[in-house]
Amino acid sequence: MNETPFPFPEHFKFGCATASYQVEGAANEDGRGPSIWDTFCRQPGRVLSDHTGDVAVDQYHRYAEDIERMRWLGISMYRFSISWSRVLPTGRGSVNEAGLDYYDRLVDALLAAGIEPWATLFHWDLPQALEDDFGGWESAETPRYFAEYAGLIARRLSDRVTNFLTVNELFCFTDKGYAEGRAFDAFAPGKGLAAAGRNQVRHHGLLAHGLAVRALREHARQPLRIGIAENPDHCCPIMETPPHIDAARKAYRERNGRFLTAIMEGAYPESYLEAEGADAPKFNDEEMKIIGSSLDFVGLNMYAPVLIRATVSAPGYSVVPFSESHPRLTMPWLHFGPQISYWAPRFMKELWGVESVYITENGCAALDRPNLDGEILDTDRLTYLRAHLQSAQRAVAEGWPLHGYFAWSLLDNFEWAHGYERRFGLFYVNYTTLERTPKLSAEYYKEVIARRAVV
Ligand code: PNW
Repeated sequence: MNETPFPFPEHFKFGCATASYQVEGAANEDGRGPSIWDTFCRQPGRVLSDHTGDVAVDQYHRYAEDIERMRWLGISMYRFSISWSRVLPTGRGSVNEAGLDYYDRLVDALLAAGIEPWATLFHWDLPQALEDDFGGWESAETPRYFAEYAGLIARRLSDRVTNFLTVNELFCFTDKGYAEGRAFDAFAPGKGLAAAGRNQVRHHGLLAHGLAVRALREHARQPLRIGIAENPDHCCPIMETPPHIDAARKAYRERNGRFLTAIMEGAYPESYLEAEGADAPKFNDEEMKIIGSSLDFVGLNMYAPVLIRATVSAPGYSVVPFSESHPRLTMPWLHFGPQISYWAPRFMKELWGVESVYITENGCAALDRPNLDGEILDTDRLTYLRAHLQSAQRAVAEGWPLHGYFAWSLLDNFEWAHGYERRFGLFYVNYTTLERTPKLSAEYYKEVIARRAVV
């Protein structure tokens, strides 16, 4: 019997991902300015148990030992994010050299370990000063300051970092930050804008992405590979027959009109503008051109599916709601549907001719209780990861343009409005001692990487 029936080709790379506010800690050290998440965490009832990222998993001080863990896993890419307010405490103006020094140290240590740094410029920790002075993403000033920040990072790091991601998950920092009322579903800054305001916030998020692409290229010290980490609605066919596949492809384009489709086409699709009507965003042609700036790769965060079936009536598709006992991980939105890791790369190519796709996040929430021997036997996460890796392998085997996979996350960390309760790590973190322990899923991922196959 062939022991490795699902091999990955040599060009396919494996990594892990994290984000600054979720792992760094050191919130008040070395001149870091506050972000909207520092403020949000201090508003009682916003975050489960009023947890904060003040200490998080202290990667700011423990990055060297965490890089040892990356080496043990065998990953060749580490995706981290830069805290905007650590390098520009008020989001603009004077630079905090000590903050930049941290990212120098991190990048140098990764390179010394043979691990490619993949830097995300914005993973939701907006400098509080931009929120106070301009209303944050409500203002067109914020995308402009974001571009200045992107240029600064390119000048400082692009001699050593060649892979950059502009923003992480537009929906989460626009809709969930500025237009979501429900407790533990709302993200910072926790505003409740109506549709018109929300749509303008979305537009400013898109504009920030496009302006940053241009600023990174303009200030780069060598050719860069620039992309985004987006979480579109991952529409996939309820069954793999031609009518349902066609319906899912159409749904993928139209249901992502507010973000991904606008980026890929440099225009909002008619279906989006029509649906929003008088609340549609205000924009001009030049802005749409910027938003549509060409990318070197598309990064997709993979979690839950949107199940689509074909319909006779317009628009030709509908969403199949999840049945009550549809398998789900320990998060209200995290329904099981690993086939998206096949369909999303395929639709990227079929819809927009994309030649390079990375799964920039894929992971599983669980409570992860150590057993009496101190082991964390996370069969849920292992099963979830295996299923997604199988779909990814299928995509590669059929020739769809998928080039790499990042597990979310290297280690347990601050899970936003869910605080530290919900865990996503391959390494378990004891939040009293900050000790890290590999879970069974870490051993699993290590084997996948060593054998370059789904095991
Ligand atoms: C992503 N949803 O967030 C983020 O990029 C990570 O920072 C985060 O820790 C991880 O996934 C796990 O949550 C999401 O509501 C947050 O569908 C919410 C949703 C999806 C992704």
